[in-house]
Amino acid sequence: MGIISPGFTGRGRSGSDLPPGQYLTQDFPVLSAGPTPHVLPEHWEFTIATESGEMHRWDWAAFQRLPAEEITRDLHCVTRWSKLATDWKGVSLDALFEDVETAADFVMAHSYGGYTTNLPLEDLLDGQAWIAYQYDGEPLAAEHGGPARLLVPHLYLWKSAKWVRGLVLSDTDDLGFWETAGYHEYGDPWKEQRYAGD
Ligand SMILES: Nc1nc2c(c(=O)[nH]1)N[C@H]1C(S)=C(S)[C@@H](COP(=O)(O)O)O[C@H]1N2
Ligand SMILES: [Mo]
Repeated sequence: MGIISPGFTGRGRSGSDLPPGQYLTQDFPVLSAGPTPHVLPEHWEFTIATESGEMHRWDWAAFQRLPAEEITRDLHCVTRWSKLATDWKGVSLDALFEDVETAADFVMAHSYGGYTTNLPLEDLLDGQAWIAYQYDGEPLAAEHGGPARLLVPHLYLWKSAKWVRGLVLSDTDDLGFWETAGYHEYGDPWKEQRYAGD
């Protein structure tokens, strides 16, 4: 048995906690609700649409000119695997929102391929979320959301939309793909918010 066994919820040697009901995995499972879209960087764009319809747009070149951060975070999937200390490189949502004027409280993330997931805007700001394009020092593989994915590691991983293509700001908290199917609208792994009503 390892130092950290399934069900262990104390403080691990890495300084990371394992949320309740999660087990550790060393590999990196792929969970996709449909086929993997293959988006070439030269065809990729990322947009932020405000609640008043104002569009902010970055193509791959403009996105690459934004300041990038290297981050190490734990991942927690609602199917109960957790992977600790994963290494990413990406642009923080703080940088992308710098010139965005909004009073909206909610965001719907949209992906190439049609996936959606909803989040409160405040969960994307203050160093909590990135558009990540490298994993473990390599360009992000298509199966894990490349060329770029949303990364919101403090929430269950279904909130980290792979192949993200844009965010739409809204005054109302609408439900995304898994949230419509009965998963929790917020998804805090520490509170085990797996399903609506948890
Ligand atoms: N576009 C898109 N993003 C997605 C998904 C998906 O099916 N489509 N699955 C989500 C779920 S349920 C999880 S657990 C993670 C899985 O990311 P991984 O395949 O890189 O492990 O992506 C999330 N983001
Ligand atoms: Mo998941």
